[in-house]
Amino acid sequence: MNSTIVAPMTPSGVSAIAAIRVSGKAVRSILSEALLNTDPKPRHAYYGDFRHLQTKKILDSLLYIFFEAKHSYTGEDVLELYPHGNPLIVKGIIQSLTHLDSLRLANPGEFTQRAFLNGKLDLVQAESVADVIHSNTLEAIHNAQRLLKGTLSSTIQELAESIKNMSMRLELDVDFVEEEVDPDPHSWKPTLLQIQRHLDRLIQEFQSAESTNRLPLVVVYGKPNAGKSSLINALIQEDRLLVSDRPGTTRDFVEVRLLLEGGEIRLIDTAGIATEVADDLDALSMQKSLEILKEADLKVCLIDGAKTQDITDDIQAAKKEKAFPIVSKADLLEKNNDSILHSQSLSFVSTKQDTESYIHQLKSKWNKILFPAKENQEDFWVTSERQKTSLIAAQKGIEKTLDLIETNPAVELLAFEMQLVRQELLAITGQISSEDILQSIFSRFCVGK
Ligand SMILES: Nc1nc2c(ncn2[C@@H]2O[C@H](COP(=O)(O)OP(=O)(O)OP(=O)(O)O)[C@@H](O)[C@H]2O)c(=O)[nH]1
Ligand SMILES: [Mg+2]
Repeated sequence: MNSTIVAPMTPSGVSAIAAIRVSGKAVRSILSEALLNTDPKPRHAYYGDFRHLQTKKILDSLLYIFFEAKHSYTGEDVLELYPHGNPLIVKGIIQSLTHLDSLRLANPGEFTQRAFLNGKLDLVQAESVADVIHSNTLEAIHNAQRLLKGTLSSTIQELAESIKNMSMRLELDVDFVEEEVDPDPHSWKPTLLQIQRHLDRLIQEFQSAESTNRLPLVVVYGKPNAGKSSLINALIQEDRLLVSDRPGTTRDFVEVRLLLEGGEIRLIDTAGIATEVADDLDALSMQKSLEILKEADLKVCLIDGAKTQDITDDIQAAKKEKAFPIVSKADLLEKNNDSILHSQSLSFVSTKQDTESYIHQLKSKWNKILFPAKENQEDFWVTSERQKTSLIAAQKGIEKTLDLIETNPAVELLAFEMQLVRQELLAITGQISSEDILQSIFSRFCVGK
């Protein structure tokens, strides 16, 4: 922990402003030598020139903030620099600093690791920092923020504490058999059952960060010429996909990204599926459409509203497929199928008229389906496999303890089992942790965090 570490906090590339973080003992000497500030006021934004430590040339005029040890993210002296976002400047500053003997580039997650080691965050909170950064849905971000605030940590602390209160009495009994301490393990059953229920709920509600961050897949399918590619162009507000009045324009399926209110989705345009196949290529295109359709979280069936014949059968077929039916070309609908225009259970779209309002309604309907709001906003769920493994081990330990109580055990056995449960719980928040565990947790972070 002796070396001072440095890393860019922003991704490489050109931007208005970049950010660099330095943490460790060398911060004050950097302030005095590179920024000529010998008496920095903590948490105060300064504007100054950064001098290359070796050449003494000014690399940039920039904003910087000093955070004093104990009251910083890592718990050490921290310097944050906000140079212009030119990669040459960022590289120059970092190179100039890493020339110092006591300074090196930070490993991924090393700032957060130091925050943990210095008691600024517990392990659950440290892990949730990575979740806050990498979550793909608003719901997952809110959850990560709840974990970062310590919601899970305090629950775990309470459970560990009540185990301790019980096992302390047992340990007393083990150590002072002669004295008159008479624990009655049977009377702890209600508390143990309550802990068990709590652990059960946490395990049941576990959702791995990987699974919550998987982008939902929406596949748009329908007959040739229904207006699928036009709809996707309208959704992404780009003229990206080829559109023509010739049926069979789209051959391969094409994937784009779309940001809805609750998160990002993958949206796929497919080749039209016709009842008759014109040639081999046509058959192959349709085959591909059907294959990708199987993977969809939401199948969207586009039904051609310009058709002069009745489209009620097409709508029924889509509903049978459990697809989300949309009638396209609503601008032509009145002339043809105006009886269905006022149907409440259908969605409509036109890429030629009132497009903005149709698209807005569609996006909001899809958002409700793909990112349903959680009933209880205060709820949180565990996202780390490591935490889940410990929860399961703790739960098994409680089960065993309850069994032991029934079979009238030796007090030593009960004390031992309850101690194991407590250790598993404390491993979650990192009050008991091994070097290996820490290594595997922080190596998943990005550099600079
Ligand atoms: N009037 C009207 N025409 C539309 C609308 N949307 C699409 N079209 C026209 O319908 C034709 C087919 O549109 P595409 O978006 O290529 O249809 P597609 O479903 O992707 O067709 P394939 O890729 O061949 O299966 C084009 O001539 C479009 O201009 C609409 O909302 N209103
Ligand atoms: Mg198309």
